[in-house]
Amino acid sequence: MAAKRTDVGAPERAGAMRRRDFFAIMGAGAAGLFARGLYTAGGGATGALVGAPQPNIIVILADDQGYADLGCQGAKDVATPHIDSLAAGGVRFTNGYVSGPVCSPTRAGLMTGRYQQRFGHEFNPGRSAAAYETVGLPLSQITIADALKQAGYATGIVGKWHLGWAPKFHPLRRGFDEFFGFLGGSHSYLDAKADPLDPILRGTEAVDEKEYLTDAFTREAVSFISRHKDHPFFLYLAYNAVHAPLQATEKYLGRFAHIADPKRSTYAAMLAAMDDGAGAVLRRLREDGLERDTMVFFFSDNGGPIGVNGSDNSPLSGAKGTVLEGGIRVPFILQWPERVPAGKVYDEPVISLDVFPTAVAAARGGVPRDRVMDGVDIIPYVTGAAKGRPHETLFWRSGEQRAVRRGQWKLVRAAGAPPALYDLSRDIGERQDLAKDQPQLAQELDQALGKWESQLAPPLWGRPAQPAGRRRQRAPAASRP
Ligand SMILES: [Ca+2]
Repeated sequence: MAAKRTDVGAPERAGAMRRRDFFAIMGAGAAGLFARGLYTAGGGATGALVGAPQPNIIVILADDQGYADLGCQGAKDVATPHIDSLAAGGVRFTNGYVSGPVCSPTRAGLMTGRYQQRFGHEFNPGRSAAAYETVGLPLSQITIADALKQAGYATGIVGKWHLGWAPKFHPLRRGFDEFFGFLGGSHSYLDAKADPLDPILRGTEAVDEKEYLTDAFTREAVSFISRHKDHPFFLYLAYNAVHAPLQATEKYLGRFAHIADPKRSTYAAMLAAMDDGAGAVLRRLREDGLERDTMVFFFSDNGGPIGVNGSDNSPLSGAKGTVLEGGIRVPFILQWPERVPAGKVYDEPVISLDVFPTAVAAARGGVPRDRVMDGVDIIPYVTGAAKGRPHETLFWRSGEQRAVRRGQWKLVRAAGAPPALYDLSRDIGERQDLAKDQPQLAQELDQALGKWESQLAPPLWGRPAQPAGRRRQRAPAASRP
């Protein structure tokens, strides 16, 4: 760790310190919406150490990856040594959740630290040009990039945005200094020009990318780290791997000739490209002397759409698009050698909403105080400094599907079906409905769910129509074996 990265008194930090002082002194109304929503208490109560350097923060987000699809999650036919190394060097969460079962809502929750249904971001945006102006992460929302930028961080996103098409929703308007990627929900990996309506952008300019897209995103992520190594940075590396279309290059396909199922072998190749990407990022951190003081999160934005891309959610039920565990419980890892013990396995539930407050506490930045924040700083729980669990209750809603988890118990409400109650400690596959055996518990959880729903906004837009012929994910009741 270079001394110049130390926060207090370092010339490089002067700008950020002045901004923090500004918020502390001026308080409410100081500088528009963002300032009005901030407190500046120097981070979370126990999450950050006074005088410690501000860590770099990297979020590597996979897309549509199955719960079982990492070596450290038990995969036998795919090897992911680099992502596994994050678990070996940090903490692997066995009950790591995302706040939605599909791409865009989850990203809205990640960016804001709030259940995205609180502000109507319940469904994926469609592709209708007529909706461009009204469909996107609402401008009323403060993003993690806004907050870290205010804390003095350089902020960059590489990869998939999927939070709005209109210029006002562009990442460069949402707290990011740099953007390389695409605005939509999926993209060809082999042909940058495959979708002229969704080009690969550097900033706001379309570029003619020649590399395999996953490799291109890795190249850009490594470049971002190199260019910002002398200053705290936040890098959101949102691979679209391993989302469809199933496309890989010979370099990666050659490693998986032993997998007979062509869908699974291509998926494995795409996953290997992403894993090599994680490896390149970690190597860059090591070579620049940044590894100890960089938080690296890795998780998937939702569970695997098992029939679509060859992913594997076992032993969970359900898939992407459902609020069964296979839709919302994902591979979830955090490495931060400076603060988090290596090789730890943490079993209490955490959720993607926790990334914002955890990162901002570590950065000793401010979090919005004029609105409900649903995520919490998980570092004290992981280190044992805080007792109990980060969340007593977690909730999900995607249209007619709803779920609530409290401790080992989970209640699932599917359209047209009575609520089902599962004991996840004994039945991780959600196969045995105990609602009739535990009617009082089922009622309590149902009431908690109703109370949470009473705080939510109506969806700002509807569920986009599926293209003709595209397989829809099954609803929970139909997806059980
Ligand atoms: Ca996804």
